Amino acid sequence: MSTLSPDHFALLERQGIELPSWAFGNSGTRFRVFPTAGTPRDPFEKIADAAEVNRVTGLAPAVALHIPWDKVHDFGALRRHAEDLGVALGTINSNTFQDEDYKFGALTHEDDAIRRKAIDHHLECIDVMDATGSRDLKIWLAEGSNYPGQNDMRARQDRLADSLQRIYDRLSGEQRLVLEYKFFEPSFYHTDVPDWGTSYVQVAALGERAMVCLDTGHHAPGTNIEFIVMQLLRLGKLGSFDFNSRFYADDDLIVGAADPFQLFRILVEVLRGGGFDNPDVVFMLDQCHNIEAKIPGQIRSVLNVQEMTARALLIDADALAAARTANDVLGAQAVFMDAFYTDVRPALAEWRESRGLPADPMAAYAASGYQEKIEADRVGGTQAGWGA
Ligand code: LRH
Ligand code: MN
Ligand code: MN
Repeated sequence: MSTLSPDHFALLERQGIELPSWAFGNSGTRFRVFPTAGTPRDPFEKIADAAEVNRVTGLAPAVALHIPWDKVHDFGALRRHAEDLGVALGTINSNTFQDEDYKFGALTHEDDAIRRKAIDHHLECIDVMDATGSRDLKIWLAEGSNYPGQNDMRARQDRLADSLQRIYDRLSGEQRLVLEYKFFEPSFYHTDVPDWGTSYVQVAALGERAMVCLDTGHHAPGTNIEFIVMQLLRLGKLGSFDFNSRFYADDDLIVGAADPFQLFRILVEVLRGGGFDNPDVVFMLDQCHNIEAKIPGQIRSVLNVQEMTARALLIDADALAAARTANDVLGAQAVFMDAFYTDVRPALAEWRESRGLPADPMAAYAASGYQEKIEADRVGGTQAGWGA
């Protein structure tokens, strides 16, 4: 059984996971949103909470924003606030799913005026990127139809290509566009970007700085997600991950909670395909903490990603290659599972301490007094929520 080596730790030290600002706001189901004490009232407070996750884990150096939820008067001030707290502003997420005009589509809409409005929203997001220093514009589209015959799917795909081209043309320098797919919801019959193939086809037509975003919760049950990871890395088109986990649909639960083995398998392919410690492949969380405490929820998730990365690093590559060459089915599987079953938590705790981080970040956060402080301070005002 192998143990983590200095080379493994050197790699783990370079791991950085972007946090979604919306994970710190209130979210819920379509039945009820439960408010939580201490919830941020504005983007500045969301960033302060995200910085806290980074402080106790050393794993979360950037925060993704959602526009217009995180719209502020002065993005330069927000950027300085983040930098003062030791984090950067990361991916800018657009939002075309909460406006009355977009009931029947945004970037795919038949009405040119509405489609223009949706394109303009993305151009505004790129202005925000210019101010925040963000590299990536992430687009997830809530577009599709509910009934066969309702729409001309082909025409919508053509309009989508045209809209994306106009947005892509506005990017400058190192800026990128990442297109996120999701197989259903809110549309139930067809979705305009339902799968990695459609996302790939659309971004491939745009150019080198357009990539696919893979949200781990956006696939049909039973999908071999690690195969998609392998294929996108092979094609050089995996731009980012939205990590979360799911039992049924787009559950947005804590990473690795539903299926730790799937997270392991995904990270094995990330390592195999050169997607780790690679600035072109952004690791991001996309979660909504409906019933659990939000900051500890994010701490748990980034730790789960770190832990599964460590386990994936433990695969004995030589033994696996030899077993594969010999078509030793059980031997190959045994090597793979040995790594998965290795408990790396004590080694990671010790290593954290050696770097001046708490051995147990969950406990360190609980003892820090931060939660009590925000619960006392953040009274009055409106709590931020998923969508506000
Ligand atoms: C869509 C999604 C997407 C959005 C986020 C708020 O299901 O995962 O990434 O930006 O929710
Ligand atoms: Mn997502
Ligand atoms: Mn989602």
